[in-house]
Amino acid sequence: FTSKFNGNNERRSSLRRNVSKGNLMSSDHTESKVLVIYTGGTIGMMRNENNVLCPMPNALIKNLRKYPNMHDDNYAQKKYGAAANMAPLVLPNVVGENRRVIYSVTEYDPLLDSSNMSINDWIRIAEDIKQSYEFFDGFLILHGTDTLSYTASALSFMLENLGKTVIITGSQIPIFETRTDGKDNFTAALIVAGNYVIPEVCVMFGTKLMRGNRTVKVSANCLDAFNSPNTPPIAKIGISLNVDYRLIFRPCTVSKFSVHVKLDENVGLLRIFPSISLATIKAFLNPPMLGVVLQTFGAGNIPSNREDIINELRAATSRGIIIVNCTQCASGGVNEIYETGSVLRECGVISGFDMTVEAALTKLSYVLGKDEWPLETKKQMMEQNIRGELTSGKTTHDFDLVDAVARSLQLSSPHQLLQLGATLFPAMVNAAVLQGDKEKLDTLKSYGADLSAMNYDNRTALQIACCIGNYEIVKYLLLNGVSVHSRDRNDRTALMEAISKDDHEIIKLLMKCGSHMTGSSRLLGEHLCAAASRGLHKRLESYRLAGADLSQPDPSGRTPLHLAALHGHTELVKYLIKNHVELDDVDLLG
Ligand code: ASN
Repeated sequence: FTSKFNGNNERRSSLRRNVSKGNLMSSDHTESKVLVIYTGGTIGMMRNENNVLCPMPNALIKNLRKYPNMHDDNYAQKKYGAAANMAPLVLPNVVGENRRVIYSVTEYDPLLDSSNMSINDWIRIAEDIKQSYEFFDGFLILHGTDTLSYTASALSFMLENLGKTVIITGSQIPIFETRTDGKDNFTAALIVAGNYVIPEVCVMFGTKLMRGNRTVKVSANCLDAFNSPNTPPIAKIGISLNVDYRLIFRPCTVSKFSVHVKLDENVGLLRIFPSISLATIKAFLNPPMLGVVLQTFGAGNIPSNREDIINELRAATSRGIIIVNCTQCASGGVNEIYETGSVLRECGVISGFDMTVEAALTKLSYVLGKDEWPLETKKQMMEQNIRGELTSGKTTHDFDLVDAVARSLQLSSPHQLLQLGATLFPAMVNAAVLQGDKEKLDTLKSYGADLSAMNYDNRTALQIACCIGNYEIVKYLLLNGVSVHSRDRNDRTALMEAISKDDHEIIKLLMKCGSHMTGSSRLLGEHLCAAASRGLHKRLESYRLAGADLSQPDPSGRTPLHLAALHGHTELVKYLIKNHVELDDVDLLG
């Protein structure tokens, strides 16, 4: 865990060379684009001359095109023609899913057994996602299983205000073998990354899609190798794929996606055991140690009769070392119910609640890397739930309105209740949005409604709020985690609704949340030119605020400036020239 995080630059940015963004930008209603970052792991390993498994460069990419359940060559031939062999891969149609998943694989060099991965590799993945963020709908990381939960936890903190789906998967048996879990894990992860907006770093393994920072590797030989001991899986992968949308942890701020790459390596894990020596504890807490996860017994207990240990821990916290108390048990968390646990709080040790060790260690590394935060803030952040990584003692009362309706309809199975909620809530949320009633939205939320749910047109409450131009409701929904990236049945996003409404304040707000036009701009030139010929000054300003290039031509090569001039819209011509329209276009006016 404690590796240096500078250097290793030559391993970076292979992405730029391998991914052809050009092909991936054109938008097609029934397609979604997924970037696969292949870092290594058993999934792509082969046996070498000593009969041990090791990563094989290029083997995975070469073979994927040959697997009929991972690549639809007919579709690729039709779409890309002669270039099909070099073009992105196409996942065959999946019954019940809306979109065809087009995916590009970028292979890291060198490919790594995940036991060899370090902080540098997490930084590289985070930076590559940042670089391609606008060009893909979802991201999939192929990774070895040994340290997969560490990477998933670290990325969950590093990717701030994430708005798109990021999934990490791998396998226990190489994908090239006849019996393999590699194909199933890879395919299921592609389907989720391409069809669902789950703005979290997830782990997809075996029969479960889990929040990444809640996972632990629990088996060296089972195919269901990962578990999420303290929180249920976001989706269960059986004959069908069932996502529990209420479990998704969404960023609730008006801020754009960004990546925090400064992680502190001076963190460590100290496991208490009966008769642990003072010398061990002393040595461990020596400089340069800055953050320690203390793995204690049961509900967070240490031997309270060991004054020597207690004094040493107290001295360390007063020197400014952050010590976080986590349990050694496979499930449950820290909760001060015994005298042997409360003694730690008195020494300045803070609670890690039910965080996994992987989450606590990587969170410490992330929090300690935030130079702008004073020590007190760092400690507070460790005890706060920032990415769904912990459940603190506070309980929420989740009265369920659906229960009342269910009782009157005499429905009782969990499946029927879920179905009823999924039917009733979107309609009730939409009604509250149309009425501009924030209180009602609050109440619905407390009754368990998912404010991010889609209606039958795949529209979210955010799109409806943008359509009617209610700034306050738009802001409320953003602060409650509704995604700006969701697309409806006609491939329209909330930003497009705000543009149609020419609501400049809402456009600016959506842009602050990282909304973008990239990938949905095939007809943009035509829309801009149509607006220019009709003299729609405000509309062009809407497009500009949404990040559009106002000099974009229509298919005949004419730009908005040509059309504004042709139709005699003098003010608009001035506006377009002022807004950096290419000088060549101006010359053409003559
Ligand atoms: N040693 C392998 C790795 O972590 C294990 C695996 O991927 N199943 O890369």
